[in-house]
Amino acid sequence: MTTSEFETSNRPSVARLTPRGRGAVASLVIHDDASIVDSTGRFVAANGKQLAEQPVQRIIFGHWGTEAREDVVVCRVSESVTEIHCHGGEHAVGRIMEDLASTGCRVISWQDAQREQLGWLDTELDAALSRALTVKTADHLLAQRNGILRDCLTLLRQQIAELAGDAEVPAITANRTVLDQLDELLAWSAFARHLTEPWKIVLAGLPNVGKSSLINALVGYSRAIVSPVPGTTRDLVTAETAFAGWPVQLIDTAGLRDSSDEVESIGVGYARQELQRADCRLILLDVSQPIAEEERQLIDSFEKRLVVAHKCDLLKSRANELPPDCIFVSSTERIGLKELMSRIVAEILPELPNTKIPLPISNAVVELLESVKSSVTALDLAEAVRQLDRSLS
Ligand SMILES: Nc1nc2c(ncn2[C@@H]2O[C@H](COP(=O)(O)OP(=O)(O)OP(=O)(O)O)[C@@H](O)[C@H]2O)c(=O)[nH]1
Ligand SMILES: [Mg+2]
Repeated sequence: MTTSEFETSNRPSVARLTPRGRGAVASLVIHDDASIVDSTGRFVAANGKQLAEQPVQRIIFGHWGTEAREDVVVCRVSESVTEIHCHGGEHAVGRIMEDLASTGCRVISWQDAQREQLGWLDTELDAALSRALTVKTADHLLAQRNGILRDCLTLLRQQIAELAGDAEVPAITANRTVLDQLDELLAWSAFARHLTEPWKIVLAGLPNVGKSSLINALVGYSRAIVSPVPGTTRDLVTAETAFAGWPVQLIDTAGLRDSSDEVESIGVGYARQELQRADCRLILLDVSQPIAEEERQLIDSFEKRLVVAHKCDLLKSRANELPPDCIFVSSTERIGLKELMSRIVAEILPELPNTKIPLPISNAVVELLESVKSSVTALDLAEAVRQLDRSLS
């Protein structure tokens, strides 16, 4: 988060609210009293009055410019906000914006306009809420938007400000409690990130163990190519869905084997990379075959993984060959899919916060908390208060 992101200018600004491109109507918002519009000398209201003389909330028909007139509808939404609605497309919008810019109005994006109006924290909260992927994640983000995060940061700011002025309390001891609270908040970073970004579930194993069949069975449609020929999948194939209301991205990978085929080897490289980055790894075994040494090594190379005893409808492996915690699944017979989904959910969400716990809902909020933490650790409490003040204003 840079300081400039917090800075709002007192100079008037104009932003386009409707998307660029063709459209019947375009809308602009101006943050200023109406005098900036009058000072362009371009807006002529049908009732002949200057905009600044028009009452707030009245819808005023008029035109923009004297020669090629553009019909516009203008409304002073409040003392400090005016909206102009004109024809869509680039021409009318561009002309009005240029005229306003030439009188000293800043042309800014709608996101910046929103940030200046709502403040930094509420803009972050709104942006996160707009990216919620499921109803369940939206519930959590809505609770944060409704005050939980702001209340928490306000309280934290108050505690730090009190410590800064309290010579009685030993600084290190007092800071410890604040630091504990910051750590508690930051501990939910990964969960909070996944409210707007799905958990990555990687399916891996030797060729032909049924990875593509399983991804198709889990999403309920034919996403990846299935064939009895080992080495069918080469690239990463992704599919997004939700388990128990939590958003997940399933990633099908090339079967892990040494291959002289260049394309297949690249695919195997991708598969290994994705396995490292995964939030949850599914290692598939084909239990119609004896368990191979490479499969044992693959299982042992990850502390956190779920082992899927796949093609269990053809089970030939002896029970003592299989890891004790494996999940028996058949994609073709649709056996064990529910059990697998609930094991995945338990793996990605070992602990679930209730909707009343404050959450660092974006990377920028995590960065803010980390810099407040650094300031408190360095005993620069005044700086920590300033950082929180800027985010709360
Ligand atoms: N009996 C049985 N056959 C299965 C099952 N799952 C997949 N198969 C069969 O196993 C073969 C391989 O399936 P895929 O899903 O293509 O296997 P894969 O692991 O993606 O293979 P590669 O992409 O080549 O690594 C196909 O003939 C499938 O029909 C299952 O649960 N039971
Ligand atoms: Mg495949």
